[in-house]
Amino acid sequence: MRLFVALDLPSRVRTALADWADAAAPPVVRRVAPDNLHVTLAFLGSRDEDDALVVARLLSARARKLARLQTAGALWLPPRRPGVLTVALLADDGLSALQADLVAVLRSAIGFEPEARPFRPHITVGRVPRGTRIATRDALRAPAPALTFRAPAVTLFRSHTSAGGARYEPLARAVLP
Ligand code: 2AM
Repeated sequence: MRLFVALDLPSRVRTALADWADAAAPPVVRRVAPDNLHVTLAFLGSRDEDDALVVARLLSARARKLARLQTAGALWLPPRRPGVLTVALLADDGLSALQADLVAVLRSAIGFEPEARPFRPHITVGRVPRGTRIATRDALRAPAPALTFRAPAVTLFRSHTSAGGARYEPLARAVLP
């Protein structure tokens, strides 16, 4: 099972970001469906069912109150040869602490190996097809919307990928206080 833990977004935020991507991104960029928009906190990769159960059980104890989060503009990643179009989130100590806490707990619970690079919170809104090069300067037709919101929950997702795109199945959800 391909698993990841992500911060959920309010539906008005998902709609606004999907609408912006539709209007602003080059047509070649494949849009992420509004229902699939999230902030990845930990990508667990391929895991067995036992690991999924362990993570599902530990999630609710990790929930903590976050301040309002804010979007911080469009961000192509990686910047020099983009594979995805994202909208960045403004750095937030509470969100970084939540992510670091999750990583620490996942490490001891299921031997999760976190990425070495620092956590850079973002929402992926589009994917660049393999072999396509985007000239990012001038590529966007409108600036990303400035949005402020409260994240409702943290969710363990199972990712089902197919030729038609990805489907994310929520396995466990911890509502944030
Ligand atoms: P992204 O938001 O940075 O694109 C589900 O596939 C989520 O897990 C994606 O949204 C993606 O985060 C993240 N993800 C997928 N494959 C990954 C990988 N190999 N390494 C790190 N994160 C990955």
